[in-house]
Amino acid sequence: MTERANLGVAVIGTGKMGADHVRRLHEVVSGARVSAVVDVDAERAKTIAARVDGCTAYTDPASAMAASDVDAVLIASPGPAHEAALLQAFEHDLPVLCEKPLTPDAASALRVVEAEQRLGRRRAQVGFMRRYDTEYMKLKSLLETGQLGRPLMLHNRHRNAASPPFFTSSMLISDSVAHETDVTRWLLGHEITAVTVLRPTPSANAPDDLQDPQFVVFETDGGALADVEIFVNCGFGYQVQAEAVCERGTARVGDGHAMVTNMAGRWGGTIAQDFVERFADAYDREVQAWVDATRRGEVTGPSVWDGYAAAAVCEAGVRSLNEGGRMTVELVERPALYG
Ligand code: NAD
Ligand code: ISE
Repeated sequence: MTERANLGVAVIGTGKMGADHVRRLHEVVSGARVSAVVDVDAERAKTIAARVDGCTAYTDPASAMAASDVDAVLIASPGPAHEAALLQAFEHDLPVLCEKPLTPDAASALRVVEAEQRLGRRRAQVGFMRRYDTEYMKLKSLLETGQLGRPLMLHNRHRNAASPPFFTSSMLISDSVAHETDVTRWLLGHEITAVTVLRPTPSANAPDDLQDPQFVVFETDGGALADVEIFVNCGFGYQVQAEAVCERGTARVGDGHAMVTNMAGRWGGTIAQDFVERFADAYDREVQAWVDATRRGEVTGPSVWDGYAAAAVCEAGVRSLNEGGRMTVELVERPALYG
């Protein structure tokens, strides 16, 4: 298959992640240029567009997708806006990298799966960037060798220094635990069949009415259990850890001990303060892989099916959070397109 020339990318949503992806495409990634940015906030779109020569600012995704210099779309608007942007991109037959979550609920995610099936080939990759993090990749490779034996349990910790003002208790599941949903399915190669969300007394440092932290238990069709501590106002920094417990040993990632200092009778190191810092390399690798695959005319990485499965698990999790108790996860039959 012949490679396309430099890929003209429209970045939709220029907030924290979108602006970082614009910088990444402009300064880090090869084979692509940012030809358009879109934001419902016109001033924001203009400010971000001004950072890149030849980049046009739009307030409407459809107009950007119709532009002759746009070959592909990176969606970084909030989750509820993803479905409309994905369906528009499919109508224009444009390849897409869509930030997680694919959509905020299972019904809308299934509509995206069905729309991609009507195209008859994969067109979109979902931004589950932990699959591109070196530590998670090492853990995945180790589990695949079988040296540790069958995975029995996966312990996950996901801590943010502080949550943004718009964060709700449900978003701890649908926006944050969405990552562990994907990580659990990907690392173990199992589907998640049931979810239970437990509610410890909220931290006094969490905003009023926010159920933070939460403790989540996944059951899988391979007989494993995974737990997730999600704590989005832990105060001290950004920490993401995973430990696989297998029949013959354990393996853990995310301790963040890149450099340990010794001074004045104490040892220690620093803790990343947010995802942009902790996962910088993973985002770079993810976006470069998407650009490279797109230029080859291929789609690789987490699929729309993975996005749908995550949305279904999170929806069951939100039900468990609100109603209490264990909720089963119902998935439609996996279409052949997603092997
Ligand atoms: P944000 O609120 O900082 O930015 C969102 C931007 O989108 C804002 O500028 C807003 O004006 C704009 N917007 C809203 N509706 C729009 C629409 N219909 N069309 C175009 N623009 C629109 O949010 P964020 O933190 O940058 O998150 C954006 C996306 O990235 C979300 O899906 C989020 O879950 C995801 N995200 C992923 C990671 C990760 O680790 N992979 C980290 C943070 C956020
Ligand atoms: C955010 O949207 C992300 O995706 C981050 O990776 C996660 O740590 C955070 O909790 C989410 O809100």
